[in-house]
Amino acid sequence: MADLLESPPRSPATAFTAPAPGDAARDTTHALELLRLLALCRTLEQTLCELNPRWFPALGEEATLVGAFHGLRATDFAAAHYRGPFIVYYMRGAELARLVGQCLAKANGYARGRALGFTGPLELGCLPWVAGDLGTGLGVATGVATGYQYEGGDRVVVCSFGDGTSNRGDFHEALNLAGVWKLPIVYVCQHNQYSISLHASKVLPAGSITTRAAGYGMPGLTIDGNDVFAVRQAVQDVVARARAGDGPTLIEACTYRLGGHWAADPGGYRTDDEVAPWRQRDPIDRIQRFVLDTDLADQSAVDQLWSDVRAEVTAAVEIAQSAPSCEEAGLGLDEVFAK
Ligand SMILES: Cc1ncc(C[n+]2csc(CCOP(=O)(O)OP(=O)(O)O)c2C)c(N)n1
Ligand SMILES: [Mg+2]
Repeated sequence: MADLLESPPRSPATAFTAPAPGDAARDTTHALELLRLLALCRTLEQTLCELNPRWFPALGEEATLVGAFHGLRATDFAAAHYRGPFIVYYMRGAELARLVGQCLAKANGYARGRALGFTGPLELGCLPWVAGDLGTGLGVATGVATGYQYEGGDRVVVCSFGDGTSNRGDFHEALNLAGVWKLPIVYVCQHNQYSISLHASKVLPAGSITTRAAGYGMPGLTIDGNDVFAVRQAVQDVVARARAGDGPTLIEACTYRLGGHWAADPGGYRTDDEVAPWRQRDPIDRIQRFVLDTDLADQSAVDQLWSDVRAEVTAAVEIAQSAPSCEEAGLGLDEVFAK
C-alpha cells in the first residue's frame, strides 16, 4: 500500500505532449488581440498578487484562459475556474476597475463585497460564483446548458475547472448528465498539474483527464494549454459541435502553474529543475515570438502594447483603491435577504 501511495511522480516536463507552436493550420487572425489579452492577464495577475496576498495567481496559464473563452458570443455562458477568472470576465465586457475593486472587497466590485473575489457578473453571462466549494460550478454550468437545450437555439456554455477539481463527485455527475442529454457545453480542464502543493501524478491514476471522456460518451481532447492558438482553435471547433446539437466535449489543456497556489505561498514543494522547462514554454513568450517572426508587429509595437496594458491596469487600480469600502458605501445585508 505504501508503495502505491509513494509511486514516483511523472516528470512534469515530459508529462504532456506539446505541439510545435505556429502550426499553419491554426487560425492566427486574432494574434495581436490575443497577445494583448495575454499581456493584460499577466500584468493584472501580478498586480493583484501585490495588492492581495490571498489572490490565487494564474501566472503561466494565460493561454488556456484566454484561448478557451475568446470567441464566445455575448449570448453564451462562461463558467470560469476560480484561478484566473478576471481575464474571462474582462473578455465578456467587465470593467477592469470593478474587477480590481472586487479583489480588494470594495463596494465598486461586481460582488459588492459580499462574496469571494472571483464571483462573476451574471448580467454578462458569467457564473456568479458565491461559494469556495470547488466543483459546484460544474453543476451550475451544466444546469445552464440544460436550460439552453430546453429553450432551443444555439447558445453554448464553456466551463473551466482545475485538474484537482476533476476528482470531485460534482465532475462525474455533471459530465454524466451532459453526456446522456447531449448538452451544449464544453468542459475545459485547466490542468496546471497542482492542487495546492499536491502534484497531479499522485491523484490521477490514468495519468490523463481526457481518458475519462469515453466513460461519459463524449469526445476528449488533450491539447497544449500554453499555445493560445491551439486552445482557441480546439475550443471553437467543439463549441461549433455543441451549437449544432452534437453534444459536449471534454478538453484537457496542459499547462503549468508558474506562481504559488496563492500569492503568499512560500512554495518549497517543487524544485527549480521542475519549474525551469515550463518557464521555457511561457505562453506569452511563445505568442510574442510568433508575432515578431511573422512580422505581424515589430518590437516597438510590442513594447507599446505592453506599456498600454500596464497603463490600463494602473488606471484601474487607482479607481479601485479610491472606491469606497462596503462600510463607507453603507452596504449591509439588505440586498441579500428578502425584506
Ligand atoms: C470542495 C473543496 N475541497 C477543497 C478545497 C480547498 N482547495 C482550494 S484550492 C484547492 C486546489 C484545487 O486544485 P485544482 O482544481 O487543480 O485548481 P488549481 O488551484 O490548481 O487551479 C483546494 C484543494 C476547496 N476549496 N473546496
Ligand atoms: Mg490544478
